[in-house]
Amino acid sequence: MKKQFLSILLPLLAGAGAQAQNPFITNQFTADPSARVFNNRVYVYPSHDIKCGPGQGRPNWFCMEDYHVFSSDNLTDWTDHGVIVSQDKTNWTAPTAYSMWAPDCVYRNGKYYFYFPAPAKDTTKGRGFSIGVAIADKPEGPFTPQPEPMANVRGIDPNVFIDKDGQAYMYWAQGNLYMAKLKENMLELDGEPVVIANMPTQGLKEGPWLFERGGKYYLTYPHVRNKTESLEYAMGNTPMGPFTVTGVIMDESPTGCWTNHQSIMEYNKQWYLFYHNNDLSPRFDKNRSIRIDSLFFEPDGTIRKVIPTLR
Ligand code: FUB
Repeated sequence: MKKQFLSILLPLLAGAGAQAQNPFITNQFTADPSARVFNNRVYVYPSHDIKCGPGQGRPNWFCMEDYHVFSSDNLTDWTDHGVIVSQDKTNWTAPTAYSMWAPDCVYRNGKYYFYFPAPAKDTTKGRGFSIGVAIADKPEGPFTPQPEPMANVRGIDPNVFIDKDGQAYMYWAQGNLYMAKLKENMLELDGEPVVIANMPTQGLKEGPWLFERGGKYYLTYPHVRNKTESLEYAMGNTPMGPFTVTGVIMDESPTGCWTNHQSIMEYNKQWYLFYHNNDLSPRFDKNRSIRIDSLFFEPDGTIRKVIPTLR
């Protein structure tokens, strides 16, 4: 189903320093936004939180059965392109796990590769999350899932980065943060996964998102320092580090949402932070909503802390 709708007011996001009205998707719950620019249009691939019914998923926990993609050319008017991948139409995923967690999507050689974590129905190969890939000719799909999950990867929150020399890398989380090179086919690791070194030793870390600016590589990640996740980052001189923990992009949620999850990208010469909070579900923080704010860098390349735009 394709649906066109207008977000609830008219933010001046494109101007430097302007702030959005958040959340910017209000027709459903959304989380974990991976924002990409394809063909001079912004595409956001979020998780899709729903309210589970009896017998669906784990009570009082995240509940997700599919993914939508949204797009905009002005960060104000968003098109919902509908469902692109779902747990019941993917060969290897457990059809009743309701755990289609944080995805990502990248373009390479004429194809769009959508990476998504989910529990596999074949638990003889191990419990927990595997990572699948679905491929499309257009950013809004239709996407065709690969019949099997990626080999040699267990974990959640895949993020793929393609460097200027064409080498692709994947980052993901499983207790620690991991990384590996990808082969040219974008479907297989090129080497063994390595634990990313020098990360904080205490507190959950997940949701890696790597981007490059001015020859510096920024590894960003949610981290539980106290009760809920703040967004933090480390910097390095190559896509595989070594990384040095550098600072905090966003403090813990002012409304107590336990998770946060970020992506960062540049569009029309302005940088943006995409993230989530539980604005549309103040009493249940597993029904989240995605947000945008402008992001700025200090002259030394460090990131200025983002104060979330409240409703
Ligand atoms: O949305 C489910 C999980 O919550 C994500 O995979 C994590 O990053 C956290 O946002």
